[in-house]
Amino acid sequence: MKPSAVIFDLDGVLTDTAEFHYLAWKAIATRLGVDFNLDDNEKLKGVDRENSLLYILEKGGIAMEASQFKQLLCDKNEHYLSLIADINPNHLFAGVLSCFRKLKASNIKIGLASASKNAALVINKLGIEALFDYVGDAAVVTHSKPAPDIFLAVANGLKVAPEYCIGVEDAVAGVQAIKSANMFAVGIGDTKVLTQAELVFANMSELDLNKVLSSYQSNTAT
Ligand code: B16
Ligand code: MG
Repeated sequence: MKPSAVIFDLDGVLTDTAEFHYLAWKAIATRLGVDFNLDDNEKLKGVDRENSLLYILEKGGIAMEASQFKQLLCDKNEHYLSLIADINPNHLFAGVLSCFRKLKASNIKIGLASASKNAALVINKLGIEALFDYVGDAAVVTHSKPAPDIFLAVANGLKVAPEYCIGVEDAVAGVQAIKSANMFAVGIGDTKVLTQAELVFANMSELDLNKVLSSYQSNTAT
């Protein structure tokens, strides 16, 4: 069986906006007097804005009014937008364009399944908008990662059944979302962290598409 689509996560897979999310959340946590370290950041990768703030509040044992909660979400996003203001095509990770080229040459569709409501802006700044066959909208899915919703919405938009899709993610919550969507999961990062992924590569330039395709094939051969 040959896959019909590869659906990519954005932050931490195609570009390093994960770092900017981290800095913006760290600033909010510091304001609230909550310790926020790299382990916390790992847990928040792929987690949407509201749930990320809830995690920080829970960690600090903090309760607040809905209006203050909303304000903090706005502040975090404003800070994040200022951090990504200068993003340009040079911020695209090495290996992404060649991978996309190979996928197009093999007639495999390309989708985007980011939890970020800023995803459209980021891919526009990166200059890769036109390369996607379908871009999911995090603002319209009901349940965020680790629920499968965004990956299923993109598969649906691409008109490809989930079992013919491969998902690529850097986050634990994202790999869980791919698996719950009944897709083949490729992790970008650490094998010890992304334990549910079928294959893991350190980064996009290490991603070996032939290996992914043959592993997908043996996985689906019955
Ligand atoms: P926003 P991804 C996720 O994007 C990030 O990993 C996560 O850290 C962030 O909180 C989430 O998007 C929401 O982003 O605040 O811009 O809507 O990794 O799913 O591409
Ligand atoms: Mg990510």
